[in-house]
Amino acid sequence: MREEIIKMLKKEGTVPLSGEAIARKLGVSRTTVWKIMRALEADGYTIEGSPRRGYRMLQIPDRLFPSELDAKLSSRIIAPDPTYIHHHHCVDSTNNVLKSMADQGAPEGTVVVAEKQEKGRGRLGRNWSSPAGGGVYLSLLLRPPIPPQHASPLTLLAAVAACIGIRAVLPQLSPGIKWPNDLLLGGRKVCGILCEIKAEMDLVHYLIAGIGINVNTGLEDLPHTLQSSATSLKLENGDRAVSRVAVAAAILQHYDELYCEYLEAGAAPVLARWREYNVTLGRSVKIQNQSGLYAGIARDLDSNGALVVEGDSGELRPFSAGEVVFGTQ
Ligand code: BT5
Repeated sequence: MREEIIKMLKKEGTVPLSGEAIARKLGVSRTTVWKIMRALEADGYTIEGSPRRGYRMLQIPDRLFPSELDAKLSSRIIAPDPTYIHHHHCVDSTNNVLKSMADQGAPEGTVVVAEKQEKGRGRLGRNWSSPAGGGVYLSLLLRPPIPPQHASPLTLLAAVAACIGIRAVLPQLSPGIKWPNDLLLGGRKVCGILCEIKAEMDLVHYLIAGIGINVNTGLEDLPHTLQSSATSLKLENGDRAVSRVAVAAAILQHYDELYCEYLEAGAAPVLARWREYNVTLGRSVKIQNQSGLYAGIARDLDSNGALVVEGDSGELRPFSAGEVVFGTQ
């Protein structure tokens, strides 16, 4: 009902819509309409209400509400309608929330978004700093019909979708992908991705892609330890605020398109786009993984998304997991 009222008010624009007309159309009482208007105001919508003329929507908040995201989406699998989008003001981690929904049978394409995370997670038990207001924290659920050994390109797909989505909203910025799926602007991290999988030997039950982006985050909102390595879209945009809704919707839309392409054509197009937007290949790197540190030149991705590194004596070695440190760092 809330979504319908938002749509009706947006459609009328500056023309007031009477409480009675809304109540009649939705088959509810005027008191119910009034209560929903109050709830919308509490969520940051500015609604002018006058007993004689009715209601007008004057301002829409830049919050990741299903109705706002849905208005910008024309997706087929990821959030094909607003009921797939679950908005929270504060969660521990959107990946955790979505994981329990997935375990209870949530459909492919379910999305969880939050304004703030109290225990945002990075890879390998690390943290993702997730202050309120400035960032986008979202997780989406896929149920790809593949064995877990083939899931790597889908994690790279998340980085490609985020990269293209950000470029679509802010064409003047050129984020680049650091293997496997960090997004950097001017060498600083603006977006991190955590993909988690539940699978048995032969089949992925589900994959959750969690994406965190510093959109309007100020450096002062982040811990001191990150202030020299992190940035935000706003900072890179000449300190001009960026619509979080536009960024989140563009990423979901591009994710949808890339995932549909992946289901039809396999991993090759994803890997090709990853190569197009990466800032890793051709560089001198050190790869840190469980078996130690390996130095060389990052040469390519193999067909399964592993990073192929050329060692000092020319041997090529694929890495399917690990941390990249650039030679100059
Ligand atoms: C990541 O891990 O970069 C994955 C981050 C994924 C976050 C999203 S938000 C929605 C969803 N729900 C979750 O709980 N998580 C996902 P990793 O590559 O391990 O990088 C973590 C490192 O990035 C930290 O150790 C810090 O050094 C740095 N970092 C933490 N918060 C940051 C931020 N806001 N901006 C830039 N760098 C940050």
